[in-house]
Amino acid sequence: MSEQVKKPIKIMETVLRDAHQSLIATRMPTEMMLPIVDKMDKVGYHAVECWGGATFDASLRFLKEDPWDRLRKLRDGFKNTKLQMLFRGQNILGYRPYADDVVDYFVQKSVANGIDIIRIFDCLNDLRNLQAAVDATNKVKKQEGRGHAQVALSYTLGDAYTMDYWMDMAKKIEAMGADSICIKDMAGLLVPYKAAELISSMKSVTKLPIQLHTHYTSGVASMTYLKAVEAGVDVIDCAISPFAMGTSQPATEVMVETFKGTEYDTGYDQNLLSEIADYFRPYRDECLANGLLNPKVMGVDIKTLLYQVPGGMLSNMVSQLKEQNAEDKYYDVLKEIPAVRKDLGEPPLVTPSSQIVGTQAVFNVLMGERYKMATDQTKDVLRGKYGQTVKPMNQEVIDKVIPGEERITCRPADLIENELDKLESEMAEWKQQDEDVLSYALFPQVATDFFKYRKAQQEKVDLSKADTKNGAYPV
Ligand SMILES: [Mn+2]
Repeated sequence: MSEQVKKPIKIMETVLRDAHQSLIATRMPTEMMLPIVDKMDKVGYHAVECWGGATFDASLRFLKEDPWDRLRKLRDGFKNTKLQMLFRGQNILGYRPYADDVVDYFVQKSVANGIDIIRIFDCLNDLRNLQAAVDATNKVKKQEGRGHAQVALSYTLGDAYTMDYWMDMAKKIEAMGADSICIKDMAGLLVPYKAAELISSMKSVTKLPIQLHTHYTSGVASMTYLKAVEAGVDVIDCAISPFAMGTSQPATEVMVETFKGTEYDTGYDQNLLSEIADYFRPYRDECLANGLLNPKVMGVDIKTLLYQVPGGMLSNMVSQLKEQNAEDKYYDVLKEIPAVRKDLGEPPLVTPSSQIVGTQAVFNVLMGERYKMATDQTKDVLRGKYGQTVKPMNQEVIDKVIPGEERITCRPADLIENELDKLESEMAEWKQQDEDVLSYALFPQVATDFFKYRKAQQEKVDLSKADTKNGAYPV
């Protein structure tokens, strides 16, 4: 009998980012996170994901918290565990492409405030949109000795997305200087046996570690992880059980138990995980009671697999049709979505391409003529402003929607001039820390509102400073 070679599977815990983003609209406040950090830090996770576009936005907009402050507090607490964030390539954590100087500065400040691993993705899988962030991470790594650039491929199905495509992408990611690869399956489209094939194929062409990220939406996620682990995947993304399943990730404890006693044994302490779950369970109950957690998102949404359309995109479409009193057109639009996607070069359907394709499909059906009206975003995709698609776009559609216009073929950010100085001057009156300019760059209105709120709070606190009688001091 040959001795078993141990290859412990690593787990990234998502409860502080994707899990609550997927289940409770990213509303978990920092004060809910901090008391459990000590215990989480003892598990031995590969990393804890704690930051990203939606967490940043929701912190400022709804929770009235400084996301940078959250990051620093988590960094203080997590003494042994790497912290990970999600980064939208040239769009950073926002919704438009930024100049390279902003991308560079954001990466620098993220690492300086506590991030170790930056997961960078692009909705078209146009690697040119990821290069600036990868370079910035590598630069910080050289300077600080900390920082890891992970390039994430948005997983999707379609004619263009063959095994050769994924293998070719893996080689290119290695060549561009990334430290690892993630397969980011936003909608839960990756089924178990396909996952095994995908991981083995990619592993055959790259030495980079591969991490798999999926959602339970379509009901196959834990089986997909099992097959991916057997095929040699290095890291899987899981959520502690009270915030697992449904539109979130498979449960951490379940995956740990699955691999116990095998060559993939994580070695994590189930009692410790159980204490962490005990901590989050009452909060889950609270979220169910106040409606923040809708039991609807906890089930299996098989439409995701049938139509290969992310769940969030379908619900957007339904509400757009309702507004127009055209719910009877549901199946027409459902048929139109893949057609529009083909016209636009068959991109993955992930923010923002999912919204662009979905809205255009609704227009095409309701107007009774395809592309009689095109949204500005559709025009920009056709102009090449989002980058290059895997397949060529439909020339007839280009001629109809943007007749005679010149199209961009270079990296879109090459056309954006450095803008950090301009942003600094716009928000100078609010600046209390270097990072404020970055909050402002991403969400100008929301950040300004937050700065006003922060100032008002500070003035209130300053008043209490004088209140020595009641012993109230700012802390
Ligand atoms: Mn996700």
